[in-house]
Amino acid sequence: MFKALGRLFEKVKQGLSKTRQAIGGALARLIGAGRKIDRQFLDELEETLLQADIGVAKTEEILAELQTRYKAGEVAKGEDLLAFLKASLRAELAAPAEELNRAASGPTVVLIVGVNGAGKTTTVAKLAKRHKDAGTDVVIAACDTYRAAAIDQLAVWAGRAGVDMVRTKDGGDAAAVAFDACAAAEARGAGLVLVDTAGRLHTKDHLMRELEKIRRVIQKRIPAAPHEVLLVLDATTGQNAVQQAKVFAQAAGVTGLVLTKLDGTAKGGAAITIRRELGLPVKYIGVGEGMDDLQPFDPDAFLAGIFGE
Ligand SMILES: Nc1nc2c(ncn2[C@@H]2O[C@H](COP(=O)(O)OP(=O)(O)O)[C@@H](O)[C@H]2O)c(=O)[nH]1
Ligand SMILES: [Mg+2]
Repeated sequence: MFKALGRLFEKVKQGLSKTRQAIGGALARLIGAGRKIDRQFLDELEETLLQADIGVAKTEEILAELQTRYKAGEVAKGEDLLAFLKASLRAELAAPAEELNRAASGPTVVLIVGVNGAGKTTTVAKLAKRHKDAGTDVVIAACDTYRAAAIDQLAVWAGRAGVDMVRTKDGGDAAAVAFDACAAAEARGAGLVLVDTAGRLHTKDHLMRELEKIRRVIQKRIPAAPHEVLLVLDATTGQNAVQQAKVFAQAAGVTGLVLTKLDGTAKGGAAITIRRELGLPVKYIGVGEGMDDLQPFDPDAFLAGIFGE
């Protein structure tokens, strides 16, 4: 079974400490001062929300709603504000029904995409460990054939997690590796194939075409695959991550997001913006460099992490 919920909350809380310090600290100062909700108060609230990368649209919605409620006498003091904010953000963050969309039968194939340095390879390793620990037989396809060092690194992680990895020589055909991994998984009845891919900028046509080829070739073996295409986004890039998500969502058929490096940023609110603007669920968050530092996205744990409960 997956790790207990209490531990999950603790990890998420640690990982979101910078966002919490930024938004929680500023909110505490605003609210604790017993101020009334006037123009200046709203300006400071706006600044706080934008700094945590809640996004312009959501921030404006919150401010407008707050003014309406204030006039209606529903929000008068700081405590009301906090409850209102939490409810408003919670409404944006419906949790995915299940961690991964599973194949009806045979192996589930998950394609991991994103720009260089976002955390794809690390995420593949963490996912492999997580699902292996939960009792699933996992096969990794090392399809970033551009970086031999990265393949070696992934091989070490795969070994540690106790899962098999299919690879080719440096510069080999990525699609062929994906095909072989699917074939291997089918042959031995494995439950999950994780496909690591090269970092591709959406401007680089050939890389996007390679991704399409991987998809086509996988489908020759498993017609319903890939069952998930997870876009890995570096949360520290804030609004730039939102931009990347928009391009990839169109070009690569993304079905969900992994938001990495939340531990290194006060921009945890990007999760809310992306969810709102693209309608794509955040499936996992990365909260550190260790193998256990990947958590399924839990809206309640996430908000508790931001608001410090
Ligand atoms: N602090 C932190 N670092 C991370 C996280 N995920 C990945 N990294 C680091 O980001 C760097 C790039 O990761 P990598 O998986 O190689 O990115 P890729 O190019 O997309 O495959 C590495 O140094 C990772 O350790 C995370 O959740 N938190
Ligand atoms: Mg990589």
